[in-house]
Amino acid sequence: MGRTVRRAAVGLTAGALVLGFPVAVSAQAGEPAEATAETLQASTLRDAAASQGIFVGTAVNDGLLSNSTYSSIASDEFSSVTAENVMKWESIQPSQGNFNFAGGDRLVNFAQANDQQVWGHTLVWHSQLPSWVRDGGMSASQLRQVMNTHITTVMDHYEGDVAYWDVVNEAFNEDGTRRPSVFQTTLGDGYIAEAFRTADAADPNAKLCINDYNIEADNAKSDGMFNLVSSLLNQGVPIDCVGFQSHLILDQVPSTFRSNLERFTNLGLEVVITELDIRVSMPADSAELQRQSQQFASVTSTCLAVEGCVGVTVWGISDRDSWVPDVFPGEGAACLWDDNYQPKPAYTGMLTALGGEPGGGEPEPPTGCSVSYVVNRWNTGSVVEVRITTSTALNGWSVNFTLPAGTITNHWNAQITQSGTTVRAANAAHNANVAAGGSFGFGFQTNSGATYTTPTISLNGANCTTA
Ligand code: G2I
Repeated sequence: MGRTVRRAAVGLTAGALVLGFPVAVSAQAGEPAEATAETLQASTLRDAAASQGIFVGTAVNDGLLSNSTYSSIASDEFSSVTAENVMKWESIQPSQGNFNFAGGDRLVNFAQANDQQVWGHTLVWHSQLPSWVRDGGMSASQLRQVMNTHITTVMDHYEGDVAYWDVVNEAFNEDGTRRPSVFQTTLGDGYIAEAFRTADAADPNAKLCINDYNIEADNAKSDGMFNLVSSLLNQGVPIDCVGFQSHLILDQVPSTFRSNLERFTNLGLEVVITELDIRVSMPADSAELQRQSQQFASVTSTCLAVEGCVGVTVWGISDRDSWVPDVFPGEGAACLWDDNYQPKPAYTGMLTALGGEPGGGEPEPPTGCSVSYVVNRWNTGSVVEVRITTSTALNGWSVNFTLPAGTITNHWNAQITQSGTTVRAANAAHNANVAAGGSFGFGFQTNSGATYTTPTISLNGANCTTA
């Protein structure tokens, strides 16, 4: 098959997240001078997910792409986009031989403009199936040809543009038996293997998945899925992945989620959370939204914990765009953003589970100072010239260091006081103000010819580095 499991690294920005600050200006108030690098935390879902080696996706509603608030979130936060409806059969081949790729092409263009993966959804499904297929009364050979033509034509069109396809969607009843779709009843059990073989021939490089809901727990339906994919693999059918839709209900994240995913990855398949949302009885109160946050985080962590779980896709961006209220009256608030496109606690929960932090990607401006300390020494005296470059603007400064031997007998361009080996130099009236990136200097003479190595020097309480 040549189909291998690996973690996808999409939106390859992870490397950019560990930034080394300039060494010469590394010291910050209260921090040791040797703190020369900081690890920044990602502030978007996609950067955080990339740093974990997984993708994070959303279903995209074609009708909302023209809404700039919506499309900005879709592009800024996600590294993968799934066609919520426009690649379904009724959209793409509403009548026989009449293919309409306009909506799918819009999604592909959007994704390419934003360095995103496209997840194709879905080729063979009982729902959103046009009546010419669903009720057409076709013979097995006719339907087989229609199914294969649909798969081949659509996958050919998107070859190279769609990374993963849900080849078959929702093939099971809740008890793990086959759902009596027109494909099942007309073609029999073998339609799934046939669909995957046809898909593999159409685009050998796309990852081919089977996708379903209520298979997150170890239960009769996921047993049905497990037995099917085991049998497909045994027959050499080209299948790469199982999609766990994960349309969940608040407080009902299954405890067997991880072990269930692992029995599939143990077969060598990738697993993906493909349609995550967590619905709440309306109105949702703040305690419920907090629990929802923990549960988005928990599902995300479950994926991260499973080698072979390559991504998490949420089903829609905001609560107002979600399919949930239409189908489950009285329930909603299932997404990461609220009705006003404001991030909910669930957003922060998911971002944090991915190792990110809201606002965490903004680099602190580098602050600090570097020092040059030049000594001219003779038997009974020394002249020292100190020059300090500051990365931040100064409005008055105070410099502290130690002098191992001798007494300061003269000084210039600073007010200097000495107490034992401790020296403090403060700005003179003329050099109190220093621009960011600028430097200032002062000097002094001592009555000692001892060797002065460059001491640790602090500027306004923060240690400087040595230039
Ligand atoms: O039902 C939730 C999801 C379950 N898994 C498969 C997914 O494909 C499915 O997505 C939903 C979409 O989110 C809805 O947007 O699938 C529904 C159809 O089964 C989609 O709803 C349909 C409405 O029922 C239609 O009235 C509407 O014309 O969306 C259509 C296009 O906006």
